[in-house]
Amino acid sequence: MEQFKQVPPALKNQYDDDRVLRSYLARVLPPDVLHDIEESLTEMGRLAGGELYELQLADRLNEPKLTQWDAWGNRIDKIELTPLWRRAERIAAEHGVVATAYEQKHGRFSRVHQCALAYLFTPSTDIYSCPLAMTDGAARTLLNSGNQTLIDRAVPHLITRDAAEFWTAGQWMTELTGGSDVGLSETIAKQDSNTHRLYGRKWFTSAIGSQMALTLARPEGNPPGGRGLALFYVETRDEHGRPNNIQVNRLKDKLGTRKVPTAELTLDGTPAQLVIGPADGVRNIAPLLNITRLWNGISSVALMRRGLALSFDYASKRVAFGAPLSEKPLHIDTLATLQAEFEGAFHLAFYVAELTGKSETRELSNDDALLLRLLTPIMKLTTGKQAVMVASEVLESFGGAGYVEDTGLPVLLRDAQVLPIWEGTTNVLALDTLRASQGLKRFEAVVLGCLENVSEARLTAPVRVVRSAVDHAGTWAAEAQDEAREAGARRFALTLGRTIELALLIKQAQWSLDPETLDSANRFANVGVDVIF
Ligand code: MFK
Repeated sequence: MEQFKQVPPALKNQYDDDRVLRSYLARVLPPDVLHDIEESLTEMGRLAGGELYELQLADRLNEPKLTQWDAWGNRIDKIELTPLWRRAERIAAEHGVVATAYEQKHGRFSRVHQCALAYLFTPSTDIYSCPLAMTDGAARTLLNSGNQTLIDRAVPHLITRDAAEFWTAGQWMTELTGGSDVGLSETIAKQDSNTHRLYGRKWFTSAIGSQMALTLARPEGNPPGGRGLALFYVETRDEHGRPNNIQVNRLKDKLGTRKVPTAELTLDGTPAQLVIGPADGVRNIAPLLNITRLWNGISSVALMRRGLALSFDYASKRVAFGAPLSEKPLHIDTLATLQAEFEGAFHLAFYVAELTGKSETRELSNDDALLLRLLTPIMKLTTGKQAVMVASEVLESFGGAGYVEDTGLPVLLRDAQVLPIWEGTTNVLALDTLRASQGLKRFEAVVLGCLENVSEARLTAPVRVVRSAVDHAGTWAAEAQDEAREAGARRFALTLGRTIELALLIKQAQWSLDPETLDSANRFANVGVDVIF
């Protein structure tokens, strides 16, 4: 019997096939830098579209396993990672998915290079980006701390390309009291000769397979609140591989990010070293937060890109109502609008990577430092929301297949849903945007700067949208007071995010004059940029 067969979507080399990434890198990188790094990107694109993607599909049903006791009654709390994650760890180390940012081969562009690697690597490795983000953030935090003993001890492991020496880091902030108001943390640090011992429960810790973690605890006698906390360095196992007075109570049963062994811990006298000083833990852990928020944005655009790559490919194969979906005007219009969201998000996430790179080589002006402080939460919250919306639409673009687990598609939506939640929810970051509003003047200058030299007639309407949104946001920031200011913070932050996304997209479109980028800028301008009311 002749039966209709569906052709599954397929991926090509994820670097070669990515117009947006390639065009962006050609605009921002000096030609010799692009030439130098292109081989590493082509290789990562090959792995992501080939070996890693196949392994990801084969690994679909595996999850990390916690074994708390051995056969002889010893508490071991052994975590077994899935085959994909074990492979991902090796590839991440060897290809420098963290290290590239610290080797500084291309100065301030090293961060852009590293983010491009992370962007290609992330969607085929089921959120292995989580431990890598923490590792990167821990390396940056330790380096900024000036604590030479801890730098010498840990940083070489965090930024090595030798898989046998590579460590990942955890970030343990969230307690039963909550993940947002970190100042409520209840873990106590007791002085023990020249070290400390931590006692408390961590309720939501990032990937627990890591060799070290940065965490917050309150030294005895310190006052309540974030200022009374201190930042501590912890090694998770002793020299015999036994847990360092840490009990893994259970792994979280989460909607998505199922490969990430997120845990509940009891710290029962865990040895810990002060990283900076005996207080101001929230301020001192901020470099880690800012790096992981950058990773969050890069992961958001990476997941959007993966969904769209699969959906566009499928549209060229799937025939319905007498023609491939790629010849159906409504289907293509729908995907093109999602593509525009992705492109706006992409340019904002990578712009924050550019600024982060400059801050790491101390080339950031004071004004740009304020801008980076403002844009990090804006970028994280805006791209996180876009990722969920795009992932949901991508599933729909496959019809019923998008809702069926063994296509490997539903995981995209489940994993995207964590992006607006962890590392600061949309509302918490919207309030942070208000706190960081000293950067607004520079924000306005940068956004309007993107519009200078725009001569292409097809960009006239998007330019008008940006100008009007900047004006409106500026007026709101000057006038909104008290409760109305707090209540409107999310709309304000999203408007800033979408405005700068469109401005950067216009800049790219003017530079490339590529018809698809021009189309994306126009679509983005039409679907809603200014959401303040
Ligand atoms: C796998 C699947 C699922 C699960 C996840 C597992 C992973 C779990 C990992 C997590 O725990 S994710 C949850 C991560 N949590 C957050 O991201 C915290 C969200 N909350 C915030 O960001 C709050 O805004 C904050 C905790 C920072 C507020 O706390 P406080 O005590 O009210 O701090 P405050 O007064 O705003 O800031 C204290 C200092 O830090 C100030 O500096 P000064 O002391 O000089 O005045 C701030 O300027 C500074 N600061 C705060 N945020 C900063 C910052 N500086 C630079 N950059 C920032 N982002």
